[in-house]
Amino acid sequence: MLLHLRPRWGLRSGSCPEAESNQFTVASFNLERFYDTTNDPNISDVALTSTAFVNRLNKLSLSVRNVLKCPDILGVEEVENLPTLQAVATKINNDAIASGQSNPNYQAYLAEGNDVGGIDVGFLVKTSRVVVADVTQVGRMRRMSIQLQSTRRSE
Ligand SMILES: [Ca+2]
Ligand SMILES: [Ca+2]
Repeated sequence: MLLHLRPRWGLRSGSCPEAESNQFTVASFNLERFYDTTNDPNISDVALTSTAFVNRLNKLSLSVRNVLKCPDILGVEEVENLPTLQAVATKINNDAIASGQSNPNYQAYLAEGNDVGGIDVGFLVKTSRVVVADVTQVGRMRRMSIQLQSTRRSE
């Protein structure tokens, strides 16, 4: 499914508008290979240092809370695994409380995919506004066949 949404308002100062109480907000965020601190031998991952991991959590928390304004559902790409995404959820929730913002109570959802680097897609869901009935991964083992045609003429 592909949603192409255009905001009714212009974006100001590079951040999303605050949602009204009768509005539902959805966003997507590519986390750009957000790995954990463990080198997993079965995948081609990168083990971040603890400092790098904490720095990435801090920056992501600031972005989600202050730029995206804690959307009701946040689709994420390129996160290594569920524990990493749970760490993201916990960090955002705790930072919101510490900053006097309302706690989004984000819950993390992620199903392992097939990427050789171990990165996956997942969701952060604001449990105070959204009830998750089920999470299902579709097409994980499905193979895609592409036939390429050469546009070069033989000489
Ligand atoms: Ca890892
Ligand atoms: Ca993974």
